[in-house]
Amino acid sequence: MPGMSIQWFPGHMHTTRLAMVERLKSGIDVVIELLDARLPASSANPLLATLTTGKPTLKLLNKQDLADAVRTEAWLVHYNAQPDTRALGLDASEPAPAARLLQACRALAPLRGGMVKPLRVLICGVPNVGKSTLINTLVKRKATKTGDEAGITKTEQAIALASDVTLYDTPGLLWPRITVPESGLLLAASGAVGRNAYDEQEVALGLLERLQAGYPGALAARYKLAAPEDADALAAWPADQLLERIARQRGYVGSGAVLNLQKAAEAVLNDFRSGAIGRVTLETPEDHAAWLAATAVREAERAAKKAAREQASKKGPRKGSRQAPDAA
Ligand SMILES: Nc1nc2c(ncn2[C@@H]2O[C@H](COP(=O)(O)OP(=O)(O)OP(=O)(O)O)[C@@H](O)[C@H]2O)c(=O)[nH]1
Ligand SMILES: [Mg+2]
Repeated sequence: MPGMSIQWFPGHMHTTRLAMVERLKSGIDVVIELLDARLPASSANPLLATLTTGKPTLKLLNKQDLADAVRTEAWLVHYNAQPDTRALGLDASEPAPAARLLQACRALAPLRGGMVKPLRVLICGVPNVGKSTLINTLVKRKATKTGDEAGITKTEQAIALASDVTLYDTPGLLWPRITVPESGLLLAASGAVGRNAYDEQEVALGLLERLQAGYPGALAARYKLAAPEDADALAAWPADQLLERIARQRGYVGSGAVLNLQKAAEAVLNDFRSGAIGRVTLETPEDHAAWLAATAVREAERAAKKAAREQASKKGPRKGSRQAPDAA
């Protein structure tokens, strides 16, 4: 999988980044970072981390209705151990989360509140993680547009939650270069990446590998692949053979008995996104730490090669060489 590289940083994200810098300068007391509970660390934006260093942060593991409850608990423990941080699980089915979330925000910024010093809260997160849906629930009306697609919100919007609390909804933000390939894959699988920026079959294969490792029983049941007791055997199948089996099982066969793997890939992605495979979480804190360590090694090699190239050509660093391509 480390060969795969998924990148998506379209023009409106440059604008969003600049707008966030300005907003943070003008004064924000608490940052609410929405994470996808199925991929908490992979959906945490390193760009945001640098923009908001030192700000009290409420991490919300959203869409917990789709995530593995045991793993969500492990992630909450992990995040709640970090300084200036509170972490809570959440999903859109909770009818009135405002009191609970406001209490956490006020605890993180105890000196704010009241008419003289209203509490200013910036809500951010990757595309499609549920920021606008949460705001609409909090204010009990459709104050901001939502949708089952990455990139619905295009500009910042200020919404009054209480007489002394202002919420700022922001467009989904990714980062210019996703260095951890596993995270790029998980983000694409979750729907945080624009449809044109990745190959569905490639992402479905990577997703199947994660599901085979963590949830072979759920996979077997969903696609009628094997008796649950053979789930361990299923975990050892090559993912491409698994995708073929799914296509055959579903009858995705074209003329000349050719399997329609594209259709099977789309089915797997849709099933994951809608929760039809079951409640699954694609990474544990330990998984993510291992991916980061491997990435650090690759990045060091990359930097060393680059330095050697520059040394060989006796030129300075090439301007813009790290610019990620903008996918349309
Ligand atoms: N299952 C589930 N779906 C959710 C939840 N919250 C939001 N969604 C769905 O996720 C999709 C994206 O929601 P939005 O609120 O538009 O996401 P956003 O973060 O504002 O997205 P951008 O504006 O594109 O950055 C919608 O289809 C929502 O219905 C949740 O807790 N559980
Ligand atoms: Mg939005």
